[in-house]
Amino acid sequence: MKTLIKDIKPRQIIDSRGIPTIETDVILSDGTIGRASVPSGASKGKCEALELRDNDINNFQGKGVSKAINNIEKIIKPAIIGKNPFNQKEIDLIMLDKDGTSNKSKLGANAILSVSLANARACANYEKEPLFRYLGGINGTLLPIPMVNIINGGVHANNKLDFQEFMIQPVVSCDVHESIKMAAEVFQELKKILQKEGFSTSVGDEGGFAPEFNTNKEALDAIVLAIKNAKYSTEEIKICLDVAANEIYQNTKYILKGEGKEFSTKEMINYLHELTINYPIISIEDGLMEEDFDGWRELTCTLGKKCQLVGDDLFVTNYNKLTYGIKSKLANAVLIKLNQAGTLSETLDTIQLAQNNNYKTIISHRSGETEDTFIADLAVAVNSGQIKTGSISRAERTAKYNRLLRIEEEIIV
Ligand code: 2PG
Ligand code: MG
Repeated sequence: MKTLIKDIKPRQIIDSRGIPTIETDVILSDGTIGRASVPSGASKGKCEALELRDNDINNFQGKGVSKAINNIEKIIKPAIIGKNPFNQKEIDLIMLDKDGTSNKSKLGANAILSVSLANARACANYEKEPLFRYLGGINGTLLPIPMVNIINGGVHANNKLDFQEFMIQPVVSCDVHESIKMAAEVFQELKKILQKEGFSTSVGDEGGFAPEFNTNKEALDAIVLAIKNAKYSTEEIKICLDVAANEIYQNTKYILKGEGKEFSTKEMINYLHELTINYPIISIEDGLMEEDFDGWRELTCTLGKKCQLVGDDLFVTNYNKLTYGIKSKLANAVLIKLNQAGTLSETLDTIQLAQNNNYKTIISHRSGETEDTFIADLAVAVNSGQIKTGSISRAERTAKYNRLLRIEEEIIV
């Protein structure tokens, strides 16, 4: 064996919301170090792998992660020291076995994932290869088209917007630098529009603006104008939405407070359909609640041919949930979040399943992020085609775009 896992060093760090999270170093016998940290969501799917928190209200309002860190030190570390780090599946399986639950609630998905990712990075560092190449081999070369968040609402901002994310996607260029340029120019034009209209230009959790708009229409109109003011057409730059419908669903109704509307599933589908007719919308994520399966089937039937329908809370990057979705014809794309799955190998299995069944894959950040750029490399390695990693602001978001720019340099010679 070329090298072995010699040591594991976890620590508590702070995420972009000032909430504790875990960073772990995996140290190999030759001294190579791999480091990774884990993000955290605000609008979570019910069936996500569990993020273990201390729940001690005297410490970070209960959000500390010392229990999860203790699990790494006392349970994971002794089980994987001396193992071959290049056998990622084995490392992940050992942790799953030690956890023994279906949602990683014993050790914590945050504990497990930090080790899983740090292990992969240690291997890449040992091989002196960039992470995307270690993960994807010579085949992982497709640069992802970004979905860039420019207006935040829902639980990511304290404005009245019902939808969580309004994003733009430059669709004419396959170059990362060109896509980023186009998105950044629209972002700046949007800022000018907001300033002119007297709205705040402060940003929400994912770096998009969080103006006091009341209706989705106001947000969409401002975006269309910003695209035009930046001298692009809506053929070149499209709009993507994350409705995050779990958050607006109550007692069989979709409650859009900003719009002053309460919709049945059927009415909600009609509303989304109308939006796609009136605006250049090409992708809608979590348009319906995660358990509204009949609704999802109907939504997919109605809109699936013209629009990307992304399951985030619907699938939670879970192999079995996606298998059910494929069989039942729910959505046509899956959002991929490493911490919903909890290990690198399970995430890769879900991506593979999606790709084998012609479901689009979008590698995604979380609303609480760190400076770790793992997802940029992952997106290229698996040829995901798309990445969702927030706005053209806030360093934890731009870190991923900047990493993609560096990868682009390595791929295009
Ligand atoms: C989402 C994500 C990321 P959160 O819903 O897609 O944008 O948000 O991390 O809060 O779940
Ligand atoms: Mg989402």
